[in-house]
Amino acid sequence: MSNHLFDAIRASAPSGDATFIETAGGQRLTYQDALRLSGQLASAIDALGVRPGDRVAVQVEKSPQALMLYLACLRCGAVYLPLNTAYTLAELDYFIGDAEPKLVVVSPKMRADVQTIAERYGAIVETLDANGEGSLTDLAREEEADFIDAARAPDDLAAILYTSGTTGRSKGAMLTHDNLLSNALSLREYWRVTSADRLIHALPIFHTHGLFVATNVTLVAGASMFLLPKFDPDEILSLMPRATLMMGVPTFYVRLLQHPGLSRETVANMRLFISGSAPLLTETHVSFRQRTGHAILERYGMTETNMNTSNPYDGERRAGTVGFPLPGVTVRIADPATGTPLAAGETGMIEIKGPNVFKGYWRMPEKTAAEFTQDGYFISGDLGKIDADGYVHIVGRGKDLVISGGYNIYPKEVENEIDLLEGVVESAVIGVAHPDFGEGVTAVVVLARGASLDEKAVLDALQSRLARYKQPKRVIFTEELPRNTMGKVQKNLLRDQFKDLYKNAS
Ligand code: MCA
Ligand code: AMP
Repeated sequence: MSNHLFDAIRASAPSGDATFIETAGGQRLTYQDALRLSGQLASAIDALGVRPGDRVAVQVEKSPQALMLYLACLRCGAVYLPLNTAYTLAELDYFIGDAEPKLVVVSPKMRADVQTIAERYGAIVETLDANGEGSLTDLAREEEADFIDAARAPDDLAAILYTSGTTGRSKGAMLTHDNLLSNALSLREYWRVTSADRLIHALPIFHTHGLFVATNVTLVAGASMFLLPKFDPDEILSLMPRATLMMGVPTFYVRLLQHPGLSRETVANMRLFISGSAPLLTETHVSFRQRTGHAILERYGMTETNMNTSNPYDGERRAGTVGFPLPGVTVRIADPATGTPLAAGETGMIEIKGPNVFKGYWRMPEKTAAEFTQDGYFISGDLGKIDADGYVHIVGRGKDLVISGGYNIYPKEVENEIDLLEGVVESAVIGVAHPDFGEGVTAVVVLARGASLDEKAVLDALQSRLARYKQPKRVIFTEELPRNTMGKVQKNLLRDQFKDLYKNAS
């Protein structure tokens, strides 16, 4: 019996004393430790009654043990459901209700509150803290390490990752064992990752970038990583002489460039810098190259598709482009209105097909059907073109989405919350150019006559409703929102009107 993804991870695990994870606190885990610890955790989860196909929802701080939990879920055949640590209880309630996990793992301080929610949906709650301690670890310590991995076929689910929906309701993207494995193997080859690589891992581990791109690629290469709790430029620069690889969102590179310690000498041991999750400004690419001699390799992905395209390892890494479709992935550009494929150089909807593309949205067959073409391409919602040399350019978004520091915010979700406030007639949430986060979430609000809400009152009201990164950086009041003849709010006019709002922010 085979377990499609975990068998490949196990087969790539170096024997002996080879390191998988090093932490800033000096903790070191070898691959053999990882097999043992994930085996014990898998036994503990199994003993709690989690069966193949059951969801395990996880909202915990980043730690080596959190990654062991991910591996343990793969081994049990459970469906791993990572949740942003910034999510509020109101948001957690929705995810737990929608995914109906068998087990929810949270930090000990959240246990009581989450227990109340979980009980309503019949889920068990266990804990894991930032130091890897908690009730789940206690259970695992009692277990044997030689767990017999559950059989999992390529098409079986490995994970569900929620992406916010354009109507405000989050959708769970169902990712299979082969979606994850095929992409990890492809990226390993494309970026030439080997067991000699040491990755600086400063991304969160509840999204595709930090969990699948960074962790799965490291695992299938038998490489090692410095697992850092968060992005800290001082710490990253001090690790660079011992590292070879870094993956980050554009904000990482913007902040590194602001640090006087970034120089050719500091990066002398580095082999490759990769960027994704949001557009990397050409200015950032050029400045980084001038300062370090390294051309950042930009790639393009989505939660639903894993990675689609990448700039080349050997060829020209062209600023402002996301490179070529990965082997096995087909990318085409279609007319957004009619779906007719367009010729090279023309701008339209980016559509994607390949083993990387997800199985659909959890319990949303209509939404799934609506986002695929008849011939099986996923409609990305990103607008782009493919130039004469084959490089893919992302030129805009067909979907109403803001990307701030690599996190996606769906304006509708924020607007819904603002519109509920007494005194608000309507609101429009837009992304405005921001020097640090790329885009800053900005709310433009129309008040009822006589209403006395101010910016602080709106922001205070959103505190417990929305994760911090979704909350507007600014709230602006206006008499009315600009509309076209169809009555649709013209967000492009608002974006233009407020384009300099964050010019001097950092
Ligand atoms: C933190 N804050 C943010 C963000 N992060 N606000 C807007 N956008 C953000 N991304 C808030 C904090 O709560 C804080 O609020 C204030 O901003 C300043 O916090 P700061 O200390 O500067 O933030 P940080 O802790 O340094 O975090 C910034 C960050 C982080 C390092 C850019 O957001 C991050 O690691 N982003 C990576 C996200 C990611 O992994 N995305 C991949 C998704 P206050 O002070 O007011 O309380 S996967 C994906 O997109 C696809 C598949 C792909 O292609 O990869
Ligand atoms: P997510 O929903 O978090 O998976 O975010 C996916 C979205 O991030 C894509 O649809 C793009 O809009 C955006 N994205 C990811 N990588 C890039 C990139 N390199 N350049 C521009 N946009 C990107």
